[in-house]
Amino acid sequence: MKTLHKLAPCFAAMMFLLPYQAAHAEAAKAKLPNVVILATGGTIAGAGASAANSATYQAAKVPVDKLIAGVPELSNIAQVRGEQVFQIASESFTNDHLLQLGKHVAELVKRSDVDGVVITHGTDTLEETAYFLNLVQRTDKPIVVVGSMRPGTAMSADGMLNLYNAVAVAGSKDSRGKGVLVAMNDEIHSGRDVSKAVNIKTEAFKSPWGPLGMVVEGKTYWFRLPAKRHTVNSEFDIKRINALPSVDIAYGYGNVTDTAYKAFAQQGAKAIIHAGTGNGSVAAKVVPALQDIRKSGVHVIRSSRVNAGGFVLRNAEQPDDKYDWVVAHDLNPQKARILASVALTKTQDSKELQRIFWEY
Ligand code: DAS
Repeated sequence: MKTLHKLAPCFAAMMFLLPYQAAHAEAAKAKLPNVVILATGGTIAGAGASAANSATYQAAKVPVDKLIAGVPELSNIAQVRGEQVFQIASESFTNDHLLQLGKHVAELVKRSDVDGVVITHGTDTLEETAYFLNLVQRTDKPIVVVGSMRPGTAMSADGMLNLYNAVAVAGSKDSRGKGVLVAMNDEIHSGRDVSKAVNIKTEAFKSPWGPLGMVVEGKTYWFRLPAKRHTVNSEFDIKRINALPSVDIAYGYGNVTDTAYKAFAQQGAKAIIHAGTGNGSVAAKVVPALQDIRKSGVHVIRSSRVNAGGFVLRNAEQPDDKYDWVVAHDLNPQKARILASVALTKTQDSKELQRIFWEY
């Protein structure tokens, strides 16, 4: 009885303080950034039969609300809400998916109650979507694309921490104005530079010129800035793009023939990306077909199949001026396809296309 008597003032103080603590917690939460998570599918939404299945699983199964519920710590760093935009494996992304996603992101970033956007995405074409958004989103708000290499059902799954990191990056004021970003494996990459370089490790995404920064325990650390035009400094605007011209990629290799190039041109490609050996080289027996294709009005763009750092120079391995071809600079074939398709919404002029490839 005596003990209770002594404790009474503590209880009274607690009862008095509790409402203030609750109000303080609410006030702190209200200061957290508002981040919208747009889910599109992929491994980060994947599920395997057992925890030992890190590579055998079904992608695009887990809905966005379960992804968010699976990382309760998100509520400590942001006020998060989720939308299920698609539920597909990203190898099935089409230009229509890019346009639909891009237009939705553009609507969201206009809102004063949205501070940043996270897009959960399959890793196979994540680099293409990230580059596309980097070219056409006229905002300096953080847009962060994230995926995972293992499904959430696997031992040492990487999706939870990747999602937490992506929300931390999207909610950070320091992430503003750096273009569309990709947060994978604790690194922050430019959506322009990054590509999937390994298909079986959690350290899968590489940028030939290095990541922009790191994210560790919810904090961002920056070491470099993008040098190429993007987002608010871009001449392209998703609000003015309602169709993406068809651009295809043909691979260069020993014993190659001109069959694929001709087929793409006949099927209506507006440009063909030549994924060339070395410095974007073109086999002698393919050159005549590419000259005819160019004369028919289809653009020829030389890229390099060399991964993680190809760099195609104009007039080095081929007389690009004479043939009126374009070079893709340091963009790999799949990135060159995205830029060519976006650029062709504004110009058909090969000199303008070449300028665009130097600048973006
Ligand atoms: N199929 C792959 C994709 O959806 C799975 C993944 O790695 O996310 O891109």
